[in-house]
Amino acid sequence: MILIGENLNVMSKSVGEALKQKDPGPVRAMAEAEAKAGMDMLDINLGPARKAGPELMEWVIRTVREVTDLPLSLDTTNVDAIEAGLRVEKDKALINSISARPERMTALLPLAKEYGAAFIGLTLGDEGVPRDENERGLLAAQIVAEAAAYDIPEDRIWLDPIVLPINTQQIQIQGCTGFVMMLGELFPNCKSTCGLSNVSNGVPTSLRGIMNRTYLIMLKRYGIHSAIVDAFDAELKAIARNEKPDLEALVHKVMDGESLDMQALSEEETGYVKTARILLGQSLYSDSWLSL
Ligand code: THG
Repeated sequence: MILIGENLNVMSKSVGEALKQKDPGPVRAMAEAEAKAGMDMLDINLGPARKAGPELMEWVIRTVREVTDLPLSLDTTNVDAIEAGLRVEKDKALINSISARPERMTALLPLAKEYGAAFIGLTLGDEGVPRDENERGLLAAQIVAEAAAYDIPEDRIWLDPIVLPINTQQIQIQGCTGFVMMLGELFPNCKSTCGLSNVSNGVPTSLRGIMNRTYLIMLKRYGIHSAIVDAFDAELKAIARNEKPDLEALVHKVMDGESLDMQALSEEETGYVKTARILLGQSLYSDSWLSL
């Protein structure tokens, strides 16, 4: 599985301020730390980057390139900033992202074609966030069809279900999981990804990790190709690298509805079981789900 580090982003305190000041130190340090943590790619998340977006993108890429050769995912809603990044990185870059909204596809698909770059196809349309796996499938089909009109090969499309925070609409998690489950059949030539940490946005900080990791195990079982993740969660990386087979087997049992002898489980294992039940919609989310 391809792991894309999420940590170079405007929302982060150290990086956000450095981006504003064009201070290369913290940007270099973050990119280097993510590379050292074993990421396969780095997401460069500049947010809307309304002011001088292209210039900022060029500066960040130049700065990151002083410390790592890892491929980059260019994450901003500013189309000109994406193009500035593509001019530097060409087909090595991943465009993050192109939604199914017509004006986004019209603006960005020609760039993907011209530079030969892969792109993340975000299942978001004019009606906003999809409600279930079927609406996600429909939006993905629109993206795949439109890309075909530009002669973009399907293996350059990384479909993204848009993972939503568990604490707002718990049921949406099943829509994302279901979508990833369907991908192999619907779009066997496309790749897939997701913003994994979205699932735990707003969850108590100390509990975000286990939520992210449990969801990764579930999506991994359905063959997700990549994920945008917290680069510094070593346990999460171990799961992605197949180094936690026992933990995966345990979560799979919960997914399959097998009965478990809870008394025989360690505290850590119990945490994964409870979290899987939340993500599967079998128990109701609350901030204290692990101690219930
Ligand atoms: N799909 C695609 N791209 C994406 C997302 C997605 N890019 C953005 C986001 N979602 C994935 N990246 C992040 C980055 C940070 C966090 C979550 C997802 C995050 N940060 C902490 C916070 O905001 O509380 C900490 C910030 C900090 O470092 O201080 O949760 O879904 N294609």
